[in-house]
Amino acid sequence: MEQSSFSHAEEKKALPYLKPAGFAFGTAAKTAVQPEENKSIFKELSLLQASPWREVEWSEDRKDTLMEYISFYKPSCEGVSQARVLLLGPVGAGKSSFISSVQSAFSGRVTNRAMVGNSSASFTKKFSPEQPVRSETVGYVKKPLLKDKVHCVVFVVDASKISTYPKSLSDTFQQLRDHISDLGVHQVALLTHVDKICPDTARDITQVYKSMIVHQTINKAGALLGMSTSYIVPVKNYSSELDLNKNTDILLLSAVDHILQYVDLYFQDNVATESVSTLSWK
Ligand SMILES: Nc1nc2c(ncn2[C@@H]2O[C@H](COP(=O)(O)OP(=O)(O)OP(=O)(O)O)[C@@H](O)[C@H]2O)c(=O)[nH]1
Ligand SMILES: [Mg+2]
Repeated sequence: MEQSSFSHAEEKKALPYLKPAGFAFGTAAKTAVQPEENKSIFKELSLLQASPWREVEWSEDRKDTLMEYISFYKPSCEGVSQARVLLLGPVGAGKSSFISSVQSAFSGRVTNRAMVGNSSASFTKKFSPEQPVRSETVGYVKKPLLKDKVHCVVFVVDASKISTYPKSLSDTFQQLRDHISDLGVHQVALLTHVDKICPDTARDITQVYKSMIVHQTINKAGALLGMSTSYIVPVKNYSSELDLNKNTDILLLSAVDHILQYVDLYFQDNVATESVSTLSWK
C-alpha cells in the first residue's frame, strides 16, 4: 500500500490549532465537574447503545476467514496481480500505523515496519509537496496499465482531531475527491484513534459499534470528507501495545475487507468498460 500526507501551506498555517480533542463526551463533557464526579455521570448516561449499529462477528472463526480471504485475494482482472491502494490523510492520522498494524495481524506479533512517527511534521517522506512527482521523476510511468494504477483511495482521519481539523482540510478533501472521482476510482475512509475518544472502546474494541461517541464522530468524519458514512470504518491501530488482540485484528482486517470490496468495484467497472469498448469497436 502507498501513502501520502497533506502538508500544504494552508494546513501548516493551521497546524498550531490542531490539538487532540481528548475525551470529548457530548453533554457530559460540557458540564464542569470533577473527574470522579464525571466518571459517575458517564456511568449513568451509558454512552453505549444496547445494540450495535453495525454487526461484527468477534470470533476466532471470523478472524481466520478474513485472513484467508485477504491472503488469497486476487484481482479479477487479467494482467493485474495486486490491488494497489493509496492511503491519503493529514500528518499523524495513522496511515503508516494502519499498514504496520495489518502486517502485525498477519505476522502474529506487533511490528513497526511502516515507520510510524510521532511528530507534527510528516514522518513518511515518500511524498513531499516540495518535490512533487513529475514526468522526469524516477519510476514515473507515462502510460500506466491497469496494474500500475491506483485501484482505490483510502482517506485516513484521526477521530480525536475531527473537531479541530481546519476548515481548509474539508476543501482539500473535496478537491481531491472530485479529482479522484473523475478518474473513476472509488474512495473509502478509515477513522483511526477510536480508542482515544471512547474509553469503553479503548478497554474493549468490540464495543466500537455500540459507542455513541464513535457513531457521532463517524458522522462528523462524513461531513468533513463529504462522504456517506457507509464508506467510513473505524479502526484502532496498534500503537503502544506489545501484544496482538484478536478483536483489534478483526476490526483491522474488516477494514481491509471493506477496502477490497471497492477495489473489486473498480476492477468490475474497468472490465465492463473494456468489454463495452470492444463491442463498439466490433
Ligand atoms: N491510540 C492510537 N494511536 C494511534 C492510532 N493510529 C496511530 N496512532 C499513533 O499516532 C501517531 C502517528 O501515526 P502514524 O502512523 O505515524 O501517522 P501517519 O499518518 O503515517 O503520519 P505521517 O507519515 O507523518 O503523515 C503514532 O504515534 C501512532 O502510534 C490509533 O488508532 N490509536
Ligand atoms: Mg506515515
